[in-house]
Amino acid sequence: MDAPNHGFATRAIHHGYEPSEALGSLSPPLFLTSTFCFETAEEGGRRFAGEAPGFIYSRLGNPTTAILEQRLASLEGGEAAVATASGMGAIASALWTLLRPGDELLTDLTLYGCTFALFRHGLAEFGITVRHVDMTDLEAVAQAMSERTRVVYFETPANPNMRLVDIAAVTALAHGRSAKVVVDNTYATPYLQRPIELGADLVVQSATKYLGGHGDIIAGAVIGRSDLIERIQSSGVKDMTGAVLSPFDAMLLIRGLKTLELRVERHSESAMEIAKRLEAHPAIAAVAYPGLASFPQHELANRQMLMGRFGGVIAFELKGGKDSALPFMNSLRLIRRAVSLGDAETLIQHPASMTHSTYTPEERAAHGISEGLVRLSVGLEHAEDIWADLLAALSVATSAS
Ligand code: 4LM
Repeated sequence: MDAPNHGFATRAIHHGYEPSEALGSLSPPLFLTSTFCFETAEEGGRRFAGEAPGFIYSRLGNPTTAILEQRLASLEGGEAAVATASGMGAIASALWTLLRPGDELLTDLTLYGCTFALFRHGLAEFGITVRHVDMTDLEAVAQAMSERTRVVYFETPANPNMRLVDIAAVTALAHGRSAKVVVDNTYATPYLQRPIELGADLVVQSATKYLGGHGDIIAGAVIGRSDLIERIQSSGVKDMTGAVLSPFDAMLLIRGLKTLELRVERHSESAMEIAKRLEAHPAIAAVAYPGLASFPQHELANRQMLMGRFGGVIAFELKGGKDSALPFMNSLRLIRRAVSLGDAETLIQHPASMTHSTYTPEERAAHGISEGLVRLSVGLEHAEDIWADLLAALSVATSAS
C-alpha cells in the first residue's frame, strides 16, 4: 500500500506493503534467503543486465528489505532509501560513493566518535581533505567552503553535546557551491525532523537507535533522491562496503517502526520533564536539552524540530566534573551503564571515555566535548522511576565529593 497522504504513524505501519500480494499475511513475509533462482540462464543474464525485473542476490536487494526501504523513504520524505548493516555502513557507503581523492568534505566540530574516526583516519588517508568548522556560525561555514567542497556533513542534534545546526541555512550555502548536504538524523528521527524537506540531499540514520527501538539490532539507512540512492546502493553498499542489512534485521526494523511515533512521543515527554528537574538540582552544573528555554539554540529547536518535541537524549555535567560523574553513574540501579541510545531501557554513558574516546583529549577540547559530560538516553520506563534513580545517585555523588 502506497499512501503518501496518510499520517506518519499510518505510513510507519502500512506503507510499501499490501497483504493481498502475500497470501493475506498481515505481517510482511521474511525472505530469509541469500540468493534467488532463475527459470533459465538467459533470464538470469537479463536480470543482471537490468533488462528483466526480479531479485538476484540479497546483497543487491531483498523483498523484505525493499518494504523497509520504501517505508523509510516515505517517513523521511525522500524518494528512495537503501538499508545498511549499521549506521556506520550507511555513512561510509554514502561518502565513499560521493567523494573522490582531491575533494573536500566540510563537517561540523562535533560528531559521533566513529564518524569522526572514519573522517580523520579513513577518508583523510585516501586523499580527501576533511575540514571541521563550527556550523552554528553561518559566516564561518560560508568562509570554509571552497571550489573543492563536494559534501557538507553534520548531525543535528549532535552527539554528544546536543548542538544544533540550521539545516535550511547551511543547505542554502552548500547548494550555492554545488556541494551535496548529508544530515545524520539519528537523534531526532523523521518523526521530529525531516532534513530532506528542508533541502538536504541525503539523510543517514543509525537505525540501531530509535528506528529499531528495542536494542536488539545494528542497522542503518541512507535516504534521498532516487538517482543518488541508486548510486549509493550499486556502488557504496554493493561493492565498496558490502554493508548490506540482513533480511532478518529488516523484519525487526519493520516491527520497530510501527511504534516509532508512540515511542518518540514518550521518550520526549519523559526527557523534557527529567531535563527540567536536572537543571533545578543543586549538584548539576549544566544541562543541554533543546527543549529547555535555557538551551542556547532553543529558538532554532522550535523552528526546526517538529511536534513541539525534542527527543529522548539529554547531555549534562555534574558540578564536580568527571570526578563526580563516574561515582554518580556507578550508583545508578535502574538506569543501565551502556553506550547506544533510543532503546526502551534508559542508558547512560560517559562520552570522553566511551563513544568519543576516538578523539584525543586535545581534539575533544577543540571540538567542544568536555571531559565531565554525561549522556542520558531516556527510556520508556515510568518517568518517576527514572527520576528516583537519578535523584538517589545524585545524592550519593554529592555526599561523596
Ligand atoms: C552511541 N552511536 O552514540 P551504528 N550516527 C550517530 C550515532 O550516534 C551512531 C552512529 C551514527 C552510538 C553507538 C555506540 C549520530 C552511533 C553509528 O552504531 O553503526 O549503527 O551507528 O552510543
